[in-house]
Amino acid sequence: MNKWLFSTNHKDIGVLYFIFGIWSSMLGLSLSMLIRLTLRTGGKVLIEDDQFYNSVVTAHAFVMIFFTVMPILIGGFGNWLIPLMLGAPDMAFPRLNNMSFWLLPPSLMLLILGMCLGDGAGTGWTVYPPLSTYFHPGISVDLSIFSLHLAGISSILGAVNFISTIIHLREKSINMEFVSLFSWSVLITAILLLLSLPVLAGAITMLLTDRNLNTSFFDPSGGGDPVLYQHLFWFFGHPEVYILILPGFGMISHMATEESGKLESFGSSGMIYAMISIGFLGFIVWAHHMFTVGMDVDTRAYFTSATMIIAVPTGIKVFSWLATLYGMKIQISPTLMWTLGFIFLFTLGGLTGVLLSNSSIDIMLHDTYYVVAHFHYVLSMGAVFAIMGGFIFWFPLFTGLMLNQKFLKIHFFTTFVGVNTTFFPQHFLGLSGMPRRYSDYPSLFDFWNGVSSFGSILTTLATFFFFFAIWEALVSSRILISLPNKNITSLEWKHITPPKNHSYSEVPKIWLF
Ligand code: HAS
Ligand code: CU
Repeated sequence: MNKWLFSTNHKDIGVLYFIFGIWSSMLGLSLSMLIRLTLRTGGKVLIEDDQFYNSVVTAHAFVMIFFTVMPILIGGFGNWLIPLMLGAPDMAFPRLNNMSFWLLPPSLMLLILGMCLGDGAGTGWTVYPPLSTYFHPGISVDLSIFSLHLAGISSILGAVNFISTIIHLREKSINMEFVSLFSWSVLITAILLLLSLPVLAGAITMLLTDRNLNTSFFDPSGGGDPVLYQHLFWFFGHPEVYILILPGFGMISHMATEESGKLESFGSSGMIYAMISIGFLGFIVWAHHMFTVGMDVDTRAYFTSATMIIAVPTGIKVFSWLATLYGMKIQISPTLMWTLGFIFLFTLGGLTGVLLSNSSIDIMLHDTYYVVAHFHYVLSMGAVFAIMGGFIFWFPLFTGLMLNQKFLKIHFFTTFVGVNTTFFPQHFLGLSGMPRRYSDYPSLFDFWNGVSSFGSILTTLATFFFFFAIWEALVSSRILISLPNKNITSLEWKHITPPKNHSYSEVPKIWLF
């Protein structure tokens, strides 16, 4: 018990983050099933109350973003892998690391309370006023704000820790140029967190005082402006979407290189510069989320152009992954399947993003299901595919055990079909004008909603099957070939169990390219 509560060990804390993230993912999945069951053919089938429906949508987004993807990618994989990749004994501030984690359960608790007490926070994850002020008089939104405060503190402390670790704690021989791509991706992610979260914290605190202390930052009747909130939120919100995907980018690079059988990723330094550019550009495109507020045409032209430029470094990444895989001897493994699935589907989501960045087109598509389709392609099939692929890729390192490869392939295929069946039709719904965040729709939209809900059931079944596969691996204890005294090369690594009391000071090559 104390081992977990007071742990300062990066691997144990990584395990805590994984358990927490997986638990939250089940909560997020359940909420998404409530949404999809309500929206199945006919609409408004399961949840009768619209306020409740909206609070389910809001909680789904918060749980998935702050309590599933971020804890697993940064907290779980980051804690586990980065000290090992750097040849560091642990994180720079181990006790701070413990605190970062333990701030999350109370934060999640506040979020769930926000959904359960009063009328629920039906504001969407953007929490725009005046919906979140005048039209949510109860306690729910305050609880959600406190929840974000705690999660924000947790992430800022984590970010400080990762930056210090990567800059100061790596082995002397590892020049920044040779720091692994996953470590680089987390370093950049941590910098984005450190620069963007305080702005969110400011915005929601101003919202809190508008709600409770009679200020009027966002209230025109007191000289304020609700559009100010949107600027502050998206100055955080857009970097946040890259925070969600950058660590996934890093992991995909490792997986692609390993699967290709090559010794290093194609264009390593190009990948580093691409991630830095994406991080920088991510801060100067925020208003593409608010083209409909009545911006003047020059501002719209600027935000459209700046947004489109992000396709360039992202394209560099996509083509570098393909060049890494190019010419390999193809042996379809589950890791390779997730990697290729990621590259294909993330690109699809990225392309719909470029479409949305056109301000005049976005006026039509804003707040429709087209946007929902866009961000689920980059998140459910980008970030989540990276998590799935990374989890099975590093599972032998985490547990010393081997998963059943056939099960993993079944899981991949079912998930691949499931998510595409769920989200591809949402492009059609959006293009024909179905708005987001409504529990009902005209029967014109029946068919594709039915297809979409069917797909989500398939994905849920696939997820249950994945849990079965993990359970099976844990109970059947397939210990892998252990080669403790052999010189470890990158190709052999995935067949190796870290022996008990293994010292990680000899870092296998695969972690260093
Ligand atoms: Fe996005 C809304 C534009 C990437 C997540 N995005 C969202 C929301 C989320 C999200 C969660 O401009 C909804 C927020 C909410 O609740 O309201 N997004 C982009 C663009 C990119 C992009 C241009 N988004 C992401 C990533 C996310 C994410 C990554 C999370 C993981 N997004 C938008 C816009 C909106 C938006 C609008 C607002 C819509 C609205 O009305 O609300 C880019 O980073 C994507 C770059 C990637 C690629 C693919 C690979 C590149 C290649 C190079 C060649 C491509 C070229 C382009 C030359 C482009 C292969 C050719 C263009 C063609 C169309 C063919
Ligand atoms: Cu954006």
